[in-house]
Amino acid sequence: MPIIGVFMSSYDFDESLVRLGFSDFFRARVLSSALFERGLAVPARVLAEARGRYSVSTGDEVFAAVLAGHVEHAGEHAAVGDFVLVARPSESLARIVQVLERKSAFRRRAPESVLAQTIAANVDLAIVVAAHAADGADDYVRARGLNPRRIERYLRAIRDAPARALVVVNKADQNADFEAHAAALSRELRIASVISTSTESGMGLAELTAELLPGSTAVLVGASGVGKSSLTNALLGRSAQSIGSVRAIDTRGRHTTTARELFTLPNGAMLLDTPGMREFGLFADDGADSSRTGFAEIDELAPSCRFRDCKHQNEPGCAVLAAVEAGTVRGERLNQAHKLERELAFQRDRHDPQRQMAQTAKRKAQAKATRSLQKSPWKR
Ligand SMILES: Nc1nc2c(ncn2[C@@H]2O[C@H](COP(=O)(O)OP(=O)(O)OP(=O)(O)O)[C@@H](O)[C@H]2O)c(=O)[nH]1
Ligand SMILES: [Mg+2]
Ligand SMILES: [Zn+2]
Repeated sequence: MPIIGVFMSSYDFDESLVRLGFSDFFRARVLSSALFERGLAVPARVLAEARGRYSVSTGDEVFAAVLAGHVEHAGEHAAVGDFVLVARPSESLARIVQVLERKSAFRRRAPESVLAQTIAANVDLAIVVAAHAADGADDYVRARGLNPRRIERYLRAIRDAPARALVVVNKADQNADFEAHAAALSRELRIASVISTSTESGMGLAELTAELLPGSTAVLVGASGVGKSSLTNALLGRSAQSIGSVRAIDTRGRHTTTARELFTLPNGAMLLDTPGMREFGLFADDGADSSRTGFAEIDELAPSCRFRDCKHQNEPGCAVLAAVEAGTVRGERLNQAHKLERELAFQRDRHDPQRQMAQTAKRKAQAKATRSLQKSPWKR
């Protein structure tokens, strides 16, 4: 805890706060704060957030905090990684009285929503995690794990942050050709640093650790199920984050990680694991052709469909359905494409209150109709 300095300009912040990533950038901002000068607040870093409740650390103390009323009313929000000024905790609950200007912010671009969500604040390095497909896996799995287009969208958001970017392709243990795949990805993305890892064999973990510098902050981003939490645990050397089973994610579209917490690794680097963001690049936010399914033979035929936005479900003049009929495209592949599309639609709806309300209304009307159908034979 700082004691009100007589010579503020030569004020020395706790070494423990510096270890949390507190740099000259924040130092200058704290020193110019009247609240700090008057001894009413101390600097701290937000380590975790869940439903408006924060966990903040001053370096030698961690406590629960909420946003002060005036901060909330100003429409401000604190994200994990933010440096803040907190009013000394009365009992156990502290109040965040000021969110310090950010050095960088990794944000999810969600143009269908008015708010761009800040995933992590003050990150130095953002690691896009993808996964090598298991030997013999079909395109459906490949599209989920290792999709250059999707990785590109993450890279764009990282550039905007701004932060240094690194691509990690995990699960190298399950693909004999992982080196060739990683090299191809590196060429396609024109990014030098692509590291293949495996949390099963430990491969690439030392190389990855070398990228995580003491006092710096890194965030893991990427699709659900690629192994971000597994990597977090491996780097931490303990089971801090729970791991999901791929099957549960595939069938129910659930994410394993829901909490966001900034961990300090044994080497002094800080690491934030985030929930998979399958919806990340799925908004039609950059003129991307949303009608593409990622299934090569289907996308090749789509331009021949009568309607430009053909969903290949029951539209007249659908070239894909014709091909399935003719046996040149496997029906199973079309089913998989539809399944993926439904999943994406689910993700989109989840983040759009208006669509959500419409969905709820539709469900209610359907339930009512079903009930009256069930009742009518007996009640009349
Ligand atoms: N074969 C193999 N499987 C792995 C590896 N790393 C993780 N897995 C498995 O992949 C599945 C998903 O791992 P998680 O770490 O939960 O994935 P995640 O990216 O954190 O997923 P979300 O939290 O949903 O975003 C689990 O079944 C892990 O056991 C790996 O290197 N090789
Ligand atoms: Mg996870
Ligand atoms: Zn069609």
